[in-house]
Amino acid sequence: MAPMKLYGATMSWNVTKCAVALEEAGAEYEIVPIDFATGEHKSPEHLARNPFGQVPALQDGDLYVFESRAICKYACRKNKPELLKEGDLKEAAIVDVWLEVEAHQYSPALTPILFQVLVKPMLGGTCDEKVVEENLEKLKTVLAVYEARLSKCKYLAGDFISLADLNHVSMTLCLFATPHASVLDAYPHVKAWWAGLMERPSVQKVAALMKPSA
Ligand code: GS8
Repeated sequence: MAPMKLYGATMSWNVTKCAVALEEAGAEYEIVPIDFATGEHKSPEHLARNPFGQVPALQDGDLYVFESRAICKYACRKNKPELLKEGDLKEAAIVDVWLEVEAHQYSPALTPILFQVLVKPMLGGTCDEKVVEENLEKLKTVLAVYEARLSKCKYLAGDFISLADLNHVSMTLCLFATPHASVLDAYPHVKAWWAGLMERPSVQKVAALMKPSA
């Protein structure tokens, strides 16, 4: 069967979030860059893949999936369902909890920081330090909860790796490209969790893809 196609540039953390899940699931896929500079993301071809004209989008044969977290779940269900613990009602529920925490706590605090520090200057704007400071405070509140959780178990959903952990990787890699990675220093269990994730071949491969020279 033809490899899946993941549409979007690897400078987008929503695209690389999917790449981590696809790598970890052992899926066959290729990345097809979409050129924002020429407005390719708003072209009829891309709107057919994602009607919001955004990246990422995934094509698997005649199936199109958009929304990064839905793509990640699809990759797991297709190639490595144990990353969702779907066979176990209770474990799957806890994986879901931490998937939601990533989407509704971690990501909303970190996204404005990454946008201000990494994206805005690329678009010719200047970083609003007030927005960064406000969201660093929000992020610290979230990290305190992670610290308590990770002092009880090795990974977020328990003593097993799951998609809930992996979905944090791409944005956290971006955090390390800002001057604010030291925010993690106050949370030793979070740092140890992150160091363990960084050792994974899937994470190393995607981290290399995210380097501007890649
Ligand atoms: C967000 C996608 C998104 O914001 C998801 O897939 O998780 N909830 C969606 N994509 C941005 C690139 S930043 O990663 C995008 O495509 N922006 C272009 C636009 O909105 O026009």
